[in-house]
Amino acid sequence: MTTPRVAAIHDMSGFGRCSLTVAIPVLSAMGVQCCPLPTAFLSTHTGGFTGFTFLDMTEEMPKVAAHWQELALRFHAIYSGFLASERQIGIVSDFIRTFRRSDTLVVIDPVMGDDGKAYQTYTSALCSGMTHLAELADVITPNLTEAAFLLGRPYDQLPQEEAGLQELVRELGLHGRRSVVLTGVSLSPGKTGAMCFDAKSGCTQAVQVDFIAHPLLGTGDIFASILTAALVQGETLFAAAAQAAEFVRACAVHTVAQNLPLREGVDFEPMLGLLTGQPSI
Ligand code: PXL
Repeated sequence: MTTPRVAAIHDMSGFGRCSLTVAIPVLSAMGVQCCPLPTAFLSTHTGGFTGFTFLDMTEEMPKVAAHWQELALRFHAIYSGFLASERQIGIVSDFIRTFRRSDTLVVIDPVMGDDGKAYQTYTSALCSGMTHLAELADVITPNLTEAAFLLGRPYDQLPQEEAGLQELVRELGLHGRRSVVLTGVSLSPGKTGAMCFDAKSGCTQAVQVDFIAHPLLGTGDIFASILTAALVQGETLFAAAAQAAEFVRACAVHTVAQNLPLREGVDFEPMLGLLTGQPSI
């Protein structure tokens, strides 16, 4: 089987373990070629650091896409996350329209915020643009904050019990047009995970693992990267979500045990062996 190839449209934050510094190793460990299309280069991520540098890559992105088109590159998946400007909404939409084929999976992590608040660099126009962009997705992976933004609902009024969350993911799934893996969902004390809606089967399913600690930065990016890689490797949505939740749990245990600064992200590097279950050539 040829190695699946994914176009990964995220920022590159030099320190703090999120976005491309997570997506590249995770996809590689899972036997998937990662082709980064950076949206910005930052010295650190924006959660828990001040004074970070921010190089907006908006101008560069269409040039990269044009060169990839000239090369007739094909992608098994297009996977996007943190965007740096409102113009990038149109650029990423164009990228999807150009490179999407009948068998291309489009995974959009609608990165916008956490704990009910937008990230520092996210304007309300960028958030509403993200909602439009996410309409192009086959799969979205919002956390609860992003789900509230996508639906235009107050964060503190989202349902917490299973039946309400099942209804919520169906609604986020635009009644069957896209699959949803809603992260940060806790169905009982001491547990966390995801509520999934699979557009193919029309079914919902919860994935729950032991809750370790909050806030652990970058776990959403690890989760979505594993999900994307597992899906292009042919896993079902529910199996992919279960693998992602289990890996994040294992990394969280390892990180918390060392009492590491939470803003540095989870110490996932020693755990990557857990993802390399593929037989080698
Ligand atoms: O993990 C989400 C994320 C991605 N990229 C940047 C961020 C964050 C969250 O804070 O700041 C730059």
